[in-house]
Amino acid sequence: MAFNYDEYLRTDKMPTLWCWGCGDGVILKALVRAIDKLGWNMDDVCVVSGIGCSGRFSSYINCNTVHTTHGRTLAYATGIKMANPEKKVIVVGGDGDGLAIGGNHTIHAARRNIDLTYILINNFIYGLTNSQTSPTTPKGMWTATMERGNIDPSFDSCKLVEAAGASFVARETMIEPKKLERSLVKALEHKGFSYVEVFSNCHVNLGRKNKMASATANLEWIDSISIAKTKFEMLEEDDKVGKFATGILKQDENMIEYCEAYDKVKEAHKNKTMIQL
Ligand SMILES: Cc1ncc(C[n+]2csc(CCOP(=O)(O)OP(=O)(O)O)c2C)c(N)n1
Repeated sequence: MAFNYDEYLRTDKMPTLWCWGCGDGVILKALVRAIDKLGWNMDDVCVVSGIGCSGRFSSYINCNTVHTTHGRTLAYATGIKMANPEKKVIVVGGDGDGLAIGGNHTIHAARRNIDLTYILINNFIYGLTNSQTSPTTPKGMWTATMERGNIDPSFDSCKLVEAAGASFVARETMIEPKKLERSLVKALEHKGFSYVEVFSNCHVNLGRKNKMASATANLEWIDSISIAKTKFEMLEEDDKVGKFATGILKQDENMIEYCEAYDKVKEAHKNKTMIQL
């Protein structure tokens, strides 16, 4: 039987404002299917999104939602989770939102291991505001702020959050929605900070001046840089340059979660003792 998305989406907001062929819709549907697989009640779920095309997630998904300011999703989400530890808090934002203006919050949410699932939709550009360079824009590509080609080195956000201490790190692409759905289930189940970077297309604002003006051309490029973790690890170091491992890259279930650690602070205050972690 076909999956009934209507139960999970604000159908009165359809059709979406996303461009024709945008990957954001595929990712939204994968998230909804992952939530359905876990059997979660949507009243227990809160989706927090930033400003950007990806920020529209909170408009379309039918649960508790907060559409926050640019780059501040994790600050809002941290407050929501600390005040409501029983809620399932999911954060969605773009590469500009989470790695440029909000990069600092990303590092510290990962470090604290707070129980949030952060879906960072990486389309390698500022989509909503028409093509400014983001921290993941590859060198040499045209952007509206670097019209002769981007000179800023880009970085691997999964390595960043892993180094910051995230207990769950995954990367998927919207080209493989079933695989994405499976990783999202694992991320949502994980107790602690779970980070899922999803490579997606923006053929309109990245592709049109970089020889991939159609969604398929943009996706072919994403496919060419994404390699399943086991195959990636077998590559020579030189061949890894410009390529990204996909799949679950880190999963550690033994790190203490931040709300639980904070409970110990409350307990210690009550007993006038020091915390035992
Ligand atoms: C404080 C602040 N600075 C800048 C902006 C303008 N702005 C809105 S969205 C955006 C970037 C969007 O790119 P990204 O976060 O990658 O999301 P996408 O649109 O690609 O999903 C910017 C710079 C803003 N809304 N607020």
